[in-house]
Amino acid sequence: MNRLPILVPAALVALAFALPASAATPTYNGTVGPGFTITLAKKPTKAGKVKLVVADKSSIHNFHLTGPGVNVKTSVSATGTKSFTVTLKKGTYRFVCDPHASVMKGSFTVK
Ligand SMILES: [Cu+2]
Repeated sequence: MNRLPILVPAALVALAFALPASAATPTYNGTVGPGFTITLAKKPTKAGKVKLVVADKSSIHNFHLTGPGVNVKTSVSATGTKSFTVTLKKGTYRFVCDPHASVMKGSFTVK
């Protein structure tokens, strides 16, 4: 009977140390619309797992990220926030709005 109160806190401490590992996935915020703009507030530079959170603010635009091992996009007609967890590798990544790719575009390089 005396052991249980010791074991439970130990399990909670173990959990507390385990959680920050997944919470540490870096997050990058992308925005498209409402005008003819597409942006990535901060650009990834290192390989590894990242979370991409896209605010799609227009029903005529989308956010489409492509590059080594990655091809994710929001829907053109849909709006709202969408999250993607992707693993970046060394190379160049490009993001565009598909219907307006010649003017709505950006890129970043992972080293
Ligand atoms: Cu567009």
